[in-house]
Amino acid sequence: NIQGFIFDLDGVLTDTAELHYLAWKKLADEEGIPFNSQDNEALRGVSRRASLMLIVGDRPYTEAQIQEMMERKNSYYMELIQNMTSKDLLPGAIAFLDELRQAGIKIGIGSASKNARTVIKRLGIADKVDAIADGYSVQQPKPAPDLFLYSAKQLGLEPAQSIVVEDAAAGIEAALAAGMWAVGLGPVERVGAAHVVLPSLEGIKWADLRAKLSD
Ligand code: B16
Ligand code: MG
Repeated sequence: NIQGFIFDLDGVLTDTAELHYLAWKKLADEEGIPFNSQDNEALRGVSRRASLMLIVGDRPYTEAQIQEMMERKNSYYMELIQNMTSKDLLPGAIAFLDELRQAGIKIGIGSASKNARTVIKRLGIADKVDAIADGYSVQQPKPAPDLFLYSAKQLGLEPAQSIVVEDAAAGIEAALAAGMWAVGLGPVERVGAAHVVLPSLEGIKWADLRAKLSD
């Protein structure tokens, strides 16, 4: 009996993967580290620090240098998200959020990003969500269940009453570890562990999705 939806942000409601990529790419170029858009796929849904670690590999950076690089990448990313508008919502996102609200279903955001609040504001959907769990909410990043458990608590729901919509393997893993329902958006190779896999939110109706979950 599902009473609430927890949406991942990047890759589900908007496609910031490209902006994260541009920011990481600029940093990697400055550091002389090879990095391309294919490498960027491995960073989907991964926290800022873990992403940087994947990029630098075994290069011997100090903790101070790592901190500085995380801040530098974030300043590039923050510049890029300033230009976002509601046009940057992915197809079907608004229609589905509105349908859920009308059905009386609670809506939370569960994003690993420390910039989630800014992005939500820029997208113009702040008044459509009941609660936001972001990169400041918990210590353990996805695939740990902590962020989604925090989000369900914000909504006043039990895990079994909650459904997570995610585009990243680490996010599906986190949702299942939390004991929640999971909807994966994207290729089966990435999100195949979810209860239901869909190409995107485009054309999705709550009644159809509910029917798929009870199959
Ligand atoms: P920040 P999500 C994730 O957001 C992104 O997918 C990932 O690429 C990013 O590194 C992470 O947030 C941290 O973001 O550097 O802005 O704190 O998919 O969980 O909404
Ligand atoms: Mg994501």
